Amino acid sequence: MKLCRFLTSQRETRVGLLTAEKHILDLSDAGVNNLTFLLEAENPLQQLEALSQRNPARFSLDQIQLLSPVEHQEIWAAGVTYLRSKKARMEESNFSANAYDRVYSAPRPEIFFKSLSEKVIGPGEPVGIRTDAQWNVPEPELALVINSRGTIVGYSIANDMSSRDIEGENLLYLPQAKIYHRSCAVGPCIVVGPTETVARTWLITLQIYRGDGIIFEGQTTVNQIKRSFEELASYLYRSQTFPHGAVLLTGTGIVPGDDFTLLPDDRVRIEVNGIGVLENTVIMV
Ligand code: DO4
Ligand code: MG
Repeated sequence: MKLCRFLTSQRETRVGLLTAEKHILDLSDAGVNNLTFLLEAENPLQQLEALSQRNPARFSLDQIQLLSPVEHQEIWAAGVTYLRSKKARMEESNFSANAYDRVYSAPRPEIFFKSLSEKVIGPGEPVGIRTDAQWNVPEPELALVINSRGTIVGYSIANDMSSRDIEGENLLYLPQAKIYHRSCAVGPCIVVGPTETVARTWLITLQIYRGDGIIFEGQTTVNQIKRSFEELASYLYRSQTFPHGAVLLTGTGIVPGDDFTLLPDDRVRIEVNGIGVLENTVIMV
C-alpha cells in the first residue's frame, strides 16, 4: 500500500493511496485527514486495506500535486552504513578518515539530525546546493518511517543533499554540510506492508540529468546496508522520544566520482523499485 499526501486544485492538503494504475484514492472521504493517525494505528496495513475497499473518490496524478509524506516527524539520518560511503569519505578527508573507518564497524552507528519536518522538500520541488560550497552531491537513500513507539511502519525515498568539501574539511562541519535550506527531500509516498527481507531486495538507482543528457548514473541494492533496520531504529530511539514518530535515512551506497559536483538546473532522479521515483531540480541556496 502506497500512502501519500497531496494538494488538490483547490489547494487542500489530503491523504491518499497511490494505486498501481497511477490514481490517487482520496482517504479524506473516509474521514482520514492525516498520515500520523494511520502510522500510529495498531495495524496500519489492515486499516489501509479496509479504507481502500470503501470506494473512495479518485484523482488522476495530473489533477493533483504530490507533497512530501512527512507531517510532524523529525528527520534523522544514519551515515557510513555502506562500504561505498565509508571509502568515499575516507578519500575525501585525511583529517577524518580514521573516524569514518571506525564508525563503519563500531557497535554504535553514526546517526545525525537532518531536518525539521516543515523544511522537507517534496517531489518536484527544488533541492539546494550551498553558495559557499564547491563540491555538492545528492545522496539517494531508503528512508524508514517509524511511529512514536519505535516500530518501523513503512519506507520512503530520501535525498540527503551534502556538501563534500565542507564535510571533508573538518568532521565538526558535518551539520553545515548536511543541514541547510532545501537539503532534504522525501517522497513520493510511504510504502506500508513490506518486511525488511522484502525491502532488502529493492534496487536504488540514481540518475542525474544535465541539459538533455545523463551526466551520472549509479545503482546499489538496499541489501548492501551493513546494519539491520531494527538496529538503526533502536539506536535512534535510545534515551529519546519522538511523539510524532521519526523518519530515518539509512545512508547512501551511491557516490559519484570525486570530479563530480552538482550544478544549478541539474535534475536528480532517485528510484527505489519497491517504492517509486523521487525527482527534484537543483537550485543555489
Ligand atoms: O558522516 C558523513 C555522512 C554519511 C552519510 O550521510 C551517508 O553515508 O549517507
Ligand atoms: Mg547520507
